[in-house]
Amino acid sequence: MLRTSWRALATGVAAAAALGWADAGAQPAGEFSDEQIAFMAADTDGDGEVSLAELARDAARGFATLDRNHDGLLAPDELGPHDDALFRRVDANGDGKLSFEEVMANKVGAFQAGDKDKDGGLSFHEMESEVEAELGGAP
Ligand SMILES: [Ca+2]
Ligand SMILES: [Ca+2]
Ligand SMILES: [Ca+2]
Repeated sequence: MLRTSWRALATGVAAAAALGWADAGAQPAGEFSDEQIAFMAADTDGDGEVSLAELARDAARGFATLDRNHDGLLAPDELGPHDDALFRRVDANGDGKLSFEEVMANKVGAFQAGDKDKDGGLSFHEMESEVEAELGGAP
């Protein structure tokens, strides 16, 4: 369930496959987890950290892909299977739809919480830690 929330955070999984990440590393793409693929898709300059600009670009791409009726808002039925509680948390004005501003506000909050060393980038390790924290499991 918590994993879903990171996947919502870093969209563009399909784009990762299209980019041919298998060429960039030693591992075949099939050995990457969904989280790794989403992370690599977001890290467009490949420096191993997702910056806020990269996060915003990834978010914009994901948002546009999901917004099937192009009204600039994501309705629950456009999101497919998703976490209702997370949806309500992101839907700041409670209109039942997510604006890009609401999505970005949520992502920026998660980004800042996850950037433990405050270097302005989210490493894969920091991202994983943030997911654990959301799950409430890890110390
Ligand atoms: Ca980067
Ligand atoms: Ca829409
Ligand atoms: Ca960091």
